[in-house]
Amino acid sequence: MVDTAFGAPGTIPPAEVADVELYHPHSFVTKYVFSQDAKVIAIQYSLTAVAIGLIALVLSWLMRLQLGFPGTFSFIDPNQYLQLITMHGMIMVIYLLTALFLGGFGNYLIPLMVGARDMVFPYVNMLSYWIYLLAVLVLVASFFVPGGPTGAGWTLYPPQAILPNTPGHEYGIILMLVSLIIFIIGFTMGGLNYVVTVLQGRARGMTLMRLPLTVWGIFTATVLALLAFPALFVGCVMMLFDRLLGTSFFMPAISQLGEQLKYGGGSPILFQHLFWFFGHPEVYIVALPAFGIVSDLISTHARKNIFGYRMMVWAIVGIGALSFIVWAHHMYVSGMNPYFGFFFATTTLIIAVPTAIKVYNWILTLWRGDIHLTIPMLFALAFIVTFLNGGLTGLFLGNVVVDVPLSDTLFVVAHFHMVMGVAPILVVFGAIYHWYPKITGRMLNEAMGQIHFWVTFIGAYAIFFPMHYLGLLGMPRRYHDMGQTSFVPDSAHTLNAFISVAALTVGAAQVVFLFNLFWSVRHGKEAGGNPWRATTLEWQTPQTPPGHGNWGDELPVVHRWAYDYSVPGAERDFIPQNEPPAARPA
Ligand code: HEM
Ligand SMILES: [Cu+2]
Repeated sequence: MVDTAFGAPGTIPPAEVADVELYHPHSFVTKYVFSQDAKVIAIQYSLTAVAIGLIALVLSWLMRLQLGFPGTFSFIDPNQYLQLITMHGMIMVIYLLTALFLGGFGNYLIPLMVGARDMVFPYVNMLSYWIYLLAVLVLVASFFVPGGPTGAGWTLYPPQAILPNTPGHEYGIILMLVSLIIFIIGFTMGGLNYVVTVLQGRARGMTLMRLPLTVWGIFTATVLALLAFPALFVGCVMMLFDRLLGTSFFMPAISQLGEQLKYGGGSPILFQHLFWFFGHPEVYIVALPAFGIVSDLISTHARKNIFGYRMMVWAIVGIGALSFIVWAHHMYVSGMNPYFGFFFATTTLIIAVPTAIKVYNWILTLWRGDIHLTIPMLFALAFIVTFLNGGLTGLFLGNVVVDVPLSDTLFVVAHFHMVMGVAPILVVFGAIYHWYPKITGRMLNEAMGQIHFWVTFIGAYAIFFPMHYLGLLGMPRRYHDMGQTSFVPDSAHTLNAFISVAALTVGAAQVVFLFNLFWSVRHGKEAGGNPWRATTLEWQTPQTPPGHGNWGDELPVVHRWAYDYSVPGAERDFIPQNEPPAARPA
């Protein structure tokens, strides 16, 4: 995998090196607002996602205040509690994490890492962002309409999602469905770009098996999303018809307070299938980019080549494929045939195999590495621990007999927060500390980074670790107030208060991070072009931050894989991907 010469100089056809037709921006508006530069679009996506994510964070504080100190705050009634969990869950999963990993990191990193000048369809890429922004605005609008946002839960299960008596049934649910539909349209425009750019836009010598794992993760996640989102899309359209036009795709015959409603003949379970056919791959849409990024962070900050690169690639692809045949493990309590449940339990447990391979390979990459405990490395290590932890409880929940009693308890909430809340967010942070120098030319402040890391990591465990125990006690999820019951001891209520204090503390640590982000743009240490001494192409750009078109006059030519760290006999402990092989003695 090392040192393979690729073509002699001068053999590259001129068309490949000539300045390609890029739309060069001429005014402030075309440069920073309606920009077609993937890097600007990436920053637009990221800032929007973080802004809406902060709203979801504030919502979680409100929920935690209510749960930790029931009866103390009068501003959250049971209906509002349901609205809060719904908006919090949906925003975190779709509008923050999906948008940030694919629209944010995908846009910034794919063209740079594969050695392209930009995405292949820059105009469509630009539209993708503006449609995403529209989806966010429609979602936010639901806070201001009569009846407020929907309280259907982030799973939006019919029939209750659209029935009177569910909070937000007036306009909230309509806006939620419309917003998701818009989001999916916008995402598809971006997603096609990411896929085609990886397949068609790679620089000379950048074979698929030389792509950094970050690109593999984002690429595979995008393919997953392009296949999974359509199920959610049709589900949303059909439910919108049920709500607005009186169709009954998902609505059985229902009588309410003795009165027969106009619905009949539909299948609520059909919606569950559509939702989870999307919903489970969604976990990996968030996890696969995280897997890829963590691999690169570990390799760079431990100065070691990634262990088992090909195995890592196939594990990513394999996990992606398997993620489409496990969806019904979310539906064990829907009254399904036990054989059906057995099938899905089996496929679910099989996913543990490629996942475990990845974890072993990360550990073997670290093994005897020259580990630098930089902030990105700390976050990457924290991710591995947290993901392992969340994955283990997933093995429990994947089994029908264990899941049935635990379903709809806080055990499930603890599990999925570990695995798809905390773990990917840790990677987001690690990635920001890692690539910020390329994006701004300056390092993030280290001391603030340390505070941010330790409070976030320990705090996240303080929040979600004890929550498993509350779930085992039988505390239900989506409950506004547990009240006094015989199966919940007093100490558990104290624990609940402790969790809330931890949640507020973790929230406060994010203020330090935000401050650091803005402060370091001006006052951070100058980074230079390649502060981590990394091999991948984005660190080899002629300018930092990279200019429009990324590469100046000449596209890079790739000679090696992305992991030539500490190569024996090399003069430096890293060899960039575009460095030609050393001349061998004749
Ligand atoms: C410190 C950060 C966070 C805190 C304190 C927090 C807190 C909460 C709370 C209290 C609930 C409601 C539990 C219930 O009564 O059922 C909840 C639900 C949820 N959270 Fe978080 N959360 C955090 C971060 C995240 C992140 C990063 C994600 C991204 C995946 C996420 C996704 C969800 C989802 C999907 C639900 C389920 C909503 C539903 O039941 O419909 N949360 N969270
Ligand atoms: Cu699942």
